[in-house]
Amino acid sequence: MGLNDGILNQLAEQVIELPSWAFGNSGTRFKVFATPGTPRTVEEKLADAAKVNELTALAPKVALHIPWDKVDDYAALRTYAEDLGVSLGTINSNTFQDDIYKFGSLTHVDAAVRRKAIDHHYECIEIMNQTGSRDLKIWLADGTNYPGQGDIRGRQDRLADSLAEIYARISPEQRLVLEYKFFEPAFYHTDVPDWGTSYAQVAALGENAVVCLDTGHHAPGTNIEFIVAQLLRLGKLGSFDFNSRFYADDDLIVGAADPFQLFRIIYEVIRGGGLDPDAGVAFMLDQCHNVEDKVPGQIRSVLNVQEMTARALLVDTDALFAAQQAGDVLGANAIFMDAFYTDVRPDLATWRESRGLPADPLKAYAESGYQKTIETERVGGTQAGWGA
Ligand code: LRH
Ligand code: MN
Ligand code: MN
Repeated sequence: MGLNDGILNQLAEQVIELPSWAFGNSGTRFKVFATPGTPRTVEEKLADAAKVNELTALAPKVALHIPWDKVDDYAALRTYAEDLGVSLGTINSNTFQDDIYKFGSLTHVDAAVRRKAIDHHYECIEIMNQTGSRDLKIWLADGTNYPGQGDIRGRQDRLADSLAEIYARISPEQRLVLEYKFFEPAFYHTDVPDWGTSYAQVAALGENAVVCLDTGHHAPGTNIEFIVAQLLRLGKLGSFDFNSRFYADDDLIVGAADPFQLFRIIYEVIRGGGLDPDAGVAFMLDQCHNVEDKVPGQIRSVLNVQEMTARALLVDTDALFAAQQAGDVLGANAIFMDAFYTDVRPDLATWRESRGLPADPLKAYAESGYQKTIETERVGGTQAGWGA
């Protein structure tokens, strides 16, 4: 089994969006370890992201988080990014770090708090107009810690009203993307806990409202590829936040904890037509590199996505469908597993070289001297945002 031209052409079109915050220092509630060379500005985050793209040709887009990536002039930031060979992607709103949002944001009982949260999204849309971004991604920390603390149903109604106000502001080329998460920081109930709630809310808004699936946001044991299949069927899979986890929202390198799960997810993406660039599925990473260097951490991540995409494209779908039709349980499973167990790394290395890229991007990074340069030049790099 080798990577034929048809597969390589599809891989050549793959676009992965890097999160600006992956380049900042992050950690747990116990400790944030400072990594030497961490960016001090948005521009330095963009430079690091551009390095990942230069060595892999996989990551030409960078997602921003507002206000973590607030600047005075977004048009200038856009030009700065484009000069580095990357473009600005998804704009992520943030209503989870201000005191005023202690009891919620878009769901809050107080209209004045909801107004402030809606206005923040208007500001994000204004930024999107200047950066040329398509997607406004909303993740809410809204929820409660104790039974009885809030009126779950009323909060859902207020959420619908708030989202409708935000949706009314986006242009026909833009999308509202609603991310769900089953718990944390709220521990009893979360206002957008699952894909069904996200789907119900975005379906009520209209065509340009879609769901974001963060792979770390489900209860252990959840069949995530099933959700992928269903959302694609419904035309509502807007984006991924890729990462991996052993326990909760660990935000580890995608494909690190469970490469087979990543394979199964990407297989369903392909099955549902989601790999086609016109399908509008954004392949974003949402990760934190707590103990490893960040630029090579991102290189490892995009390579993991590429490798699993290549393996998933290797599934002999004709043979698989025939086996499924025939009720050949073990035969179908074997066809699926054959693709998963194929080591595509040598073929990908050769292909990279044929495109003028390093065969081994991580080795090329280590030899480039970039890490040393940023460690020397950047003193006092900042945290990704939370806890800052
Ligand atoms: C929430 C989340 C969401 C935020 C990001 C920093 O856990 O996944 O996407 O924007 O982390
Ligand atoms: Mn996320
Ligand atoms: Mn998360």
